[in-house]
Amino acid sequence: MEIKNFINGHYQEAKSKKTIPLYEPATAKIVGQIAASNKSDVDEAVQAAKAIYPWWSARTPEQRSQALFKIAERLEQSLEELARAESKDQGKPYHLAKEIEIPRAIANFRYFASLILHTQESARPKADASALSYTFRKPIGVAGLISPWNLPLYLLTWKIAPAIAAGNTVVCKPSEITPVTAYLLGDLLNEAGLPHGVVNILFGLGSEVGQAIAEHPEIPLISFTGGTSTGKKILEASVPKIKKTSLELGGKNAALIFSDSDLSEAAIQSVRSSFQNQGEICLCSSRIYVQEEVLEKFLEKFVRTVSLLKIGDPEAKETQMGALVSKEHREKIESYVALAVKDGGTILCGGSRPKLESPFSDGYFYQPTVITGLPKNSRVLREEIFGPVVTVSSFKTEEEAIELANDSEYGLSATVWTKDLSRAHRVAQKLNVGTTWVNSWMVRDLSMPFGGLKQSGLGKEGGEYSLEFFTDTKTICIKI
Ligand code: TXE
Repeated sequence: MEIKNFINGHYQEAKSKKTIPLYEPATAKIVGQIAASNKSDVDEAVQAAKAIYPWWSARTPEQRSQALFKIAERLEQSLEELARAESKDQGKPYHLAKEIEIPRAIANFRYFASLILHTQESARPKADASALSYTFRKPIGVAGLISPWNLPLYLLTWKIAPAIAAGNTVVCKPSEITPVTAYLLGDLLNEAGLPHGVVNILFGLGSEVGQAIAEHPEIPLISFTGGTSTGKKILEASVPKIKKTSLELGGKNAALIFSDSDLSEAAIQSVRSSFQNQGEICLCSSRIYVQEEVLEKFLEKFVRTVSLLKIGDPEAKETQMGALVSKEHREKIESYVALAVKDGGTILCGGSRPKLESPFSDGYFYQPTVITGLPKNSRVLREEIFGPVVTVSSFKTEEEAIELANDSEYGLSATVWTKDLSRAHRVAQKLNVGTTWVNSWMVRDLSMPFGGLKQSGLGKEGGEYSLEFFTDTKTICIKI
């Protein structure tokens, strides 16, 4: 597979003609080459996005809505092909891509296609009736969209849809580790009739292409999803032009399991929240805290369910965990497990690579791992691992649970398991995180604000929050 840049509606190699290898995580085989673009490719993409911007930004919300509905329809017709490509490229189980992730990419376009038909502005007459002020929003220009490798099409379209719905044109930089569905998207956008240049998609190293986008003087806003350290680099690059920047970064999310919860449900749902997509979702639970009187009971159920998870061929329908995304990422995960043992932790299950038959014997697979008995200051409890590794610790009181959960430089999400309604509200309101799920996980309403606090991010995406980010709001005051 030759992954080429998609600029002005056409595929083309990087100007350097250079490429980087494309690996398949489940077999560790090289299955293609990726265009290794650089600043000169970014310049060409920006010119294409700028050229069509006057026309596209002058389309009415109705016209842009039509365009997005057509894109959603075209993606839906290719759902299985996109799901298979996503699973092969990222290592995740095919049914996860088919049932959750690609449908969500389609929903991203449908949601913003309808939202822009019903946006609200505000208008306020002065008390002395001498003037009327109203807000007026307009698109900003060429938006730079940079996305990660864990939910590739789902997170890239979560940015593309509101950006173009609001009337911007875009230059996208998907992760070089999982470029395939972004590559396939180009043709689908053409077939859906989207004018050339509205969406441009570049491939290559983040330090080359991503950095060039973050620094580009003609890209006034950046929406980034990825690691916290990279987010800081992007924020630094945005300073000279004071670019509008939205950062969705890492997490180290707590699950609080109270003795008055439905323990079996909490255990089963915590297996999903810990290990879905191999634990490679920034919203995954990674620190589980259980009220001490039910710790043993919880662990018995939790560990038994984790040990039964089926790992292997991402295409097989019984597979519940696929391969980690890369060799380097598995090595990172293994280094944290080794550190946990050094810090005195106990591994209750997992902790090594599963033995799989060919052609998966060389794939980047790793067993779901549960660790207890770590000291509070262990790096394993403080740093984002972003893989199938969770720690389980106990707490005595509600206050202690809240303190433990909030004792993190991250603040992305949390889950709270309790049948006590007052406790649910009380605890959720005290957790310093962007999203708290009570007796649930990953239930998403696309209109709600999504984003992290502290080192988990800057700004919110979702519904009006996305449109607010992708437009400039002006106030106009008219003498009556
Ligand atoms: O991140 P990276 P990854 C986080 C998750 C984990 C990380 C995994 O917690 O920490 O993202 O994704 C490009 N200038 N989230 O490893 O390396 C890079 O090419 C500009 C949180 O991919 O940060 C890729 O396209 N761009 C999130 C993108 O940045 C650069 C959900 C992300 O790469 C760059 C998903 C640079 N200097 C993952 N260096 C959430 N909160 O929702 C790299 N890139």
